[in-house]
Amino acid sequence: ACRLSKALQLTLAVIKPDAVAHPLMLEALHQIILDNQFVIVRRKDVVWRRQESEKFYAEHSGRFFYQRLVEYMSSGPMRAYILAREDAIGHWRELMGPTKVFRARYTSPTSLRAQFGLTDTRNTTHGSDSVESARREMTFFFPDFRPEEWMEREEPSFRSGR
Ligand code: RTP
Ligand code: MG
Repeated sequence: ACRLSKALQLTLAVIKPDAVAHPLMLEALHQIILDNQFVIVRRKDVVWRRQESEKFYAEHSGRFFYQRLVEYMSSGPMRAYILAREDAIGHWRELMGPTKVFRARYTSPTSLRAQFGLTDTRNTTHGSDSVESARREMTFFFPDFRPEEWMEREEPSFRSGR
């Protein structure tokens, strides 16, 4: 009965260009995903053009860091994942730690951003922050992916303990 209260969720996780550029960092992050009971549903290496970067981060378009964020996210290969697990959105964000690397180092020293982040912008990873943004972001990276169809197929076996 306890199992029924734990909802299976999907999230979009991205290993950003600074971490993909460093093979050991990339491998460590991939292993951390596996060690934390995430199921890798989809995985893709991508390089964004500036236009895709601008579109993905349109909500930040007025912010002082927008230009450098857009440039950074289109500066080299990234790795995107669709991840599934119980409370995937919250769990991945907790693993990432706070946005700002220097805050992360004080408040969550074992978080990904604390361990691997370079600056407040070059902060290693991205994770969707809600069910709605997860849906939008999964479709942005994986246009053919149908979250509802996947859930309908996979949730029953998750509930029964696989
Ligand atoms: P994300 O969206 O990437 O998961 O991160 P978040 O919610 O924790 O942070 P958000 O405020 O949405 O910012 C999006 C990304 O913009 C870059 N950023 N740079 N002060 C800065 O230089 C600054 N602030 C934000 C980061 O790459 C952040 O993840
Ligand atoms: Mg955000």
